[in-house]
Amino acid sequence: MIATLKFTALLLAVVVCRATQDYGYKDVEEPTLGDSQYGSLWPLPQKVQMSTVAFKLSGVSFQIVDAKESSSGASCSLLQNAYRRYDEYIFPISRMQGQNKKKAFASVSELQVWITSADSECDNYPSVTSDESCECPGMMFVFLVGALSQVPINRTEIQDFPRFTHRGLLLDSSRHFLPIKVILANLEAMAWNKFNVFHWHIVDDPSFPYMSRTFPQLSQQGAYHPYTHVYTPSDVKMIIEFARLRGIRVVSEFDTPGHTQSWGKGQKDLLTPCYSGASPSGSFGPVNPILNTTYDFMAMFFKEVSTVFPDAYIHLGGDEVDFSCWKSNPDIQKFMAQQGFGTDYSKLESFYIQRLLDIVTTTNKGYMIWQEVIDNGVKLKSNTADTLIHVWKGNQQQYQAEMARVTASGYQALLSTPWYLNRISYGQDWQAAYKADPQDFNGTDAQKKLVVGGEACLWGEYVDATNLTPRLWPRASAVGERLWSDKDVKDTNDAYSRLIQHRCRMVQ
Ligand code: CP6
Repeated sequence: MIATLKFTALLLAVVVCRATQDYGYKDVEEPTLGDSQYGSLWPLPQKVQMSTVAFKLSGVSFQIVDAKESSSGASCSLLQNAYRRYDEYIFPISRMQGQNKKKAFASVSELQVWITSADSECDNYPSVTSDESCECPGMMFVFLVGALSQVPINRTEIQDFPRFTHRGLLLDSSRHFLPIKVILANLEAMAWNKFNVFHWHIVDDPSFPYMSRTFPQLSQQGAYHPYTHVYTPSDVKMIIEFARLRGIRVVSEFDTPGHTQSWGKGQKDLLTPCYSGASPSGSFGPVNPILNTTYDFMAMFFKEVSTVFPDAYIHLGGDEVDFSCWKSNPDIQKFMAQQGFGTDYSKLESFYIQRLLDIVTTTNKGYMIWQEVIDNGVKLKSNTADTLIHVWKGNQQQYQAEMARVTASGYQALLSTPWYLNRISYGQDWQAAYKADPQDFNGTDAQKKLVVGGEACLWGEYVDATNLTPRLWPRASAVGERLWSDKDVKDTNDAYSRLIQHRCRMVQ
């Protein structure tokens, strides 16, 4: 939405780090890098013109206000909410303590926000077509060091817009339950880094924390705890609204037919009974694709999901389906023979996925799916414009080949492979994330245009509320800049200098 973003771009440039000794830079065992000419800007805007004309910013009288010409204003709570938030970023303490009143400087006392889009998106959800561009003529705070009441700023002009429309982050709330406040804190950090899609991998094998109105037994039986480790309908609403105010879409993932062990606890006969020889072994495999009741359930479940999550897309998973249980089951074997699938179980997977896609299509949603779905040859008959293939596997050579294949088939593609931030290592590993580029593969211009962006992933096997935020940031910031800034922004020394300051701002 033009309003928020115009505003974000302006104010994220404010550096509120104090003198370095307060924040321990001296402890960082890294080569001292030169200061970037862009100060602490992150992600780097598309066009920055700085001048040496200096102003002072008044810490007491300074205000963010609606420009007279603006097409939205006082009645737009999204904007007023943003003004308040940014005011607090710029003046974290001085206003509260009412300090320095006498020293007030009047030079720059107002930031006027002028929304130019004809129809305001104040009450809408952000979408794929939201205009995230901004022109920020006038002032731009470049340096803000030391005393907050009286700070030198340079006149600067910025023109900005994102390189990719999909700049996502995946969090996994199934392996470990993530408290609401952790999710909100990371949505906030996403906004600071211009991420615009929260991919909520909400349920998986280990637990089912999503509280369904239609099937309450799913979380009653499948969550780690039926009251404390669940997301109620009002929790979900709160997360979606918090994200909306920051220009972030919430795309939920309900991964099937694999990764569904927790679903089986509350929904009888949904999963395939595995056999050991001639009798059931007592364990269960993927969703049972041969029963009509499975599809009746999915139709009701996804109808609910499509109303709870307002975004135009749902992520349907489809990854890592283990065929061994299907192979062991005599009813499935019989069905395979009837359908003429032979022993090719990927045909059975395709059969399931195709029926699921038909169900979800009736809810008028587009969908995202993991790459296996098309690797296994599922024929997606719907319009490819509402289908997004999520690439996550392999080494660099393999994922580049996959991006080429996916886009050559005319599908839109989204890259995650180089951004599995759950993988950790020592030292400056943000650089590897920074150097990866989703359009770096052999393909035509038309193929490159089908790349909508990427997602950083933080899978939850070894991550919970205690270590999530530091594992994710500032490394995810590297992904944020790759997906927002121009493709030629790749000087790692310059980035390092800005990233250090950006990290400091995030810590604050
Ligand atoms: N869960 C689901 C996972 C993973 C995927 N899907 C995964 C695979 C490899 C790594 C990390 C996570 N935990 N449902 C793959 C998309 Cl390294």
